[in-house]
Amino acid sequence: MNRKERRDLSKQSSVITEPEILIEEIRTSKREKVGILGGTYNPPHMGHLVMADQVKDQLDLDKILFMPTAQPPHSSVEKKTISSDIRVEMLDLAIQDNPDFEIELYEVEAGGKNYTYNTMKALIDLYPAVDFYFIIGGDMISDLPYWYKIDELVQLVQFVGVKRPGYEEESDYPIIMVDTPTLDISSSTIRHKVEIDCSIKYLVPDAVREYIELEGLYKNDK
Ligand code: DND
Repeated sequence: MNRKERRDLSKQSSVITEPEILIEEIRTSKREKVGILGGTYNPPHMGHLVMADQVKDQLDLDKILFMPTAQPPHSSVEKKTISSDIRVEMLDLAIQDNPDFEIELYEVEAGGKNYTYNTMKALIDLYPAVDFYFIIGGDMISDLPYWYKIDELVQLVQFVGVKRPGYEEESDYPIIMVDTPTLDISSSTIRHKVEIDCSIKYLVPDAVREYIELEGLYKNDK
């Protein structure tokens, strides 16, 4: 081996090739558990708030989204409802003191008739890291077979049922039943009471009652 060859060899041996290190990143992000309480909210009342709070607590959800409809899917001409702006304003007042309650405006902004299947498909696309729990009252449980694409919808969300006086809670669909105190309050009873000048104190949050009185809602066809 001559001097040049020795130099070349020593050069080669001094080149250190770094081993290729493959670092695999493992993400362990926690999925959020969000309850959705869809409704017309004409007006929102204590029954809605109690069921939302009980479900959130008992199923250990991260938060509850109250989702007002633009136009309920199975509404008829007889079931008149007031503008979504007013219903959203009342909802805002109803949940203002609870940081775990928020409003989801997806359906109101989409407008028209909202089918829950379409809405939930869109929300799952928007929030892929969220597991949704769709909360319904006893009256809605027996109505589920008539919902649009219900067999597909039960694959998208976990339904959560809450007892409501006067309704059966039997269903062939997978529903988690949550035991909550039952309150025999409905939006239609409240509208009727306002119309006949009967008190709605303790049936709706005070701020909602004051708003109804101030705006003269549910009186003289308003
Ligand atoms: P409502 O108009 O009945 O809501 O609508 C409930 C939800 O079901 C909305 O998101 C609709 O879009 C959806 N839906 C209905 C029918 C068909 C389809 C979808 C479809 O896609 O085909 P309300 O404002 O009257 O009430 C809101 C929720 O609160 C309801 O689940 C109701 O059962 C429940 N609730 C009570 N539960 C227990 N005790 C009480 C209650 N008062 C209301 N006192």
